[in-house]
Amino acid sequence: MITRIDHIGIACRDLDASIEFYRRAHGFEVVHSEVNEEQGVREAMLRINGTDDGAASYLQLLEPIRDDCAIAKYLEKHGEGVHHIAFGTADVVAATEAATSTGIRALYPAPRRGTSNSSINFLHPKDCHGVLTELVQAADPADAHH
Ligand code: MC0
Repeated sequence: MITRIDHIGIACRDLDASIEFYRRAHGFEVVHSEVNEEQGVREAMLRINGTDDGAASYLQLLEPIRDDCAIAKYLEKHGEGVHHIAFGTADVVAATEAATSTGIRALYPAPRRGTSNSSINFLHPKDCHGVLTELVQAADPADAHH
């Protein structure tokens, strides 16, 4: 079952410039940042609000660290902007199976590592009316810093 919007992923050319933009425009602050080598990104999580499942919703700013990763490819084709939406769940395997049982393609046969050791999978944008959809199971759902 999906219980929150976990985050909205935004492709950025310059992570620090985007962080500064959101700080000045809306007062959002970075609560977590990391490099995810497998995904090829440097990223920052900006917490927006708590959610009634005990977790939270974030903006996730993503800058590519190499030319062949998904974010670099997206920036080249589309420029900066919203890259994906991520739904939070207590069970990413069950949420993925619920989607694939309706004919939607999952991108990974098994969950991979996301931000803060979360478990993630993606649903193909061509099967989701143009929206790259991520499913996220937090390592610790009560962890407000994701
Ligand atoms: C590509 N397409 C998209 C899209 N990316 N549509 C909507 N939103 C996106 N983000 C469309 C293209 O426009 C194209 O449509 C078609 O999908 C094929 O795209 P492509 O440019 O040829 O790219 P592919 O097929 O090589 O790769 C697309 C795919 C890839 C979604 C499979 O980006 C992928 O594997 N994504 C999952 C991993 C990921 O996104 N990682 C970065 C975030 P047309 O009509 O032109 O054919 S990492 C993350 O988020 C982690 C750290 C976390 O949250 O914790």
